[in-house]
Amino acid sequence: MSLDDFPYAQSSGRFASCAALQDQPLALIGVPWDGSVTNRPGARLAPQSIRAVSQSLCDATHPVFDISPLPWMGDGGNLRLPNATGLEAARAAIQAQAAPLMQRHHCVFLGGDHAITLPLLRAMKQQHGTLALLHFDAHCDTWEDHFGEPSGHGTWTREAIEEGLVSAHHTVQVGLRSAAERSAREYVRDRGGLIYHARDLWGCEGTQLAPLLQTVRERIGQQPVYLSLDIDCLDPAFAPGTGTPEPGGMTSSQVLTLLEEWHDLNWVGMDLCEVAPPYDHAELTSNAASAFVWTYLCGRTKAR
Ligand SMILES: [Mn+2]
Repeated sequence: MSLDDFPYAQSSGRFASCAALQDQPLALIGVPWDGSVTNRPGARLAPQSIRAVSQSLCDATHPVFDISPLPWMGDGGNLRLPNATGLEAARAAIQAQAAPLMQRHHCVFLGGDHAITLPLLRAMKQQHGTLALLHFDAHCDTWEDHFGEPSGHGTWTREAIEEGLVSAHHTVQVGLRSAAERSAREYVRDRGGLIYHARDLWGCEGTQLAPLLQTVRERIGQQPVYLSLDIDCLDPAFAPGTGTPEPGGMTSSQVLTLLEEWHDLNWVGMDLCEVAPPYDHAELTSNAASAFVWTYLCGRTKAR
């Protein structure tokens, strides 16, 4: 039995009626790996689920940008990953396959659990140098270890800073609210970065987000910036289908506002992680993920 026999590994379907990846500038790539989840597994099933719901959600022009990315994007299917092996082998395979794709395309990666981001950033560093990072998440992902393991889906932000893949001063975290020891929870701020905890954002919609929008814009400027969006930044009411849900999270409209307003930053790529379809209801979580990815792609198209 080969890897191709498993449905999650197959590249069934494509995103939003887009063509297969050839030489289009924008590429969508699935990374179906969830061997590092803390609580509920299932994120390996996310790429096919996000693609499936996108078919009806993203098939015309964007309501703000009045543009469609479809002529400029291709779906490259899923990376081929050794799900039967451990984290390091999976990360090596992700980096090796992602690096040449990044050289030819502006890539959006559909995780997978959040452990996939570290090898993506390693490949990004080789191409762009040290990056700015915009990180949406309920969790700080700056823990010192992963329940006794040296690395996991909750350590990558710390590792990316320690490895010099991203600049701590140009790292911005939005939506944090999970329990964690203070040293982990405030790791990024203690090193000069910015943290907007979910509590800072409660009740803030529309123009009330202006100070945050401006502060982050001034901080990141025109630095090459990578977007890593954990769907659990959203409240479980908006995104129940995720491995480690945390009550008290962001609204869909908050995230959409930030993505739309920051569309003209100097983005170099994006990932969207931790959608776990087995715990989803009415495809709410995959729908939100699909809309966020589409918004990013429309923004890149507009900025071109
Ligand atoms: Mn998270």
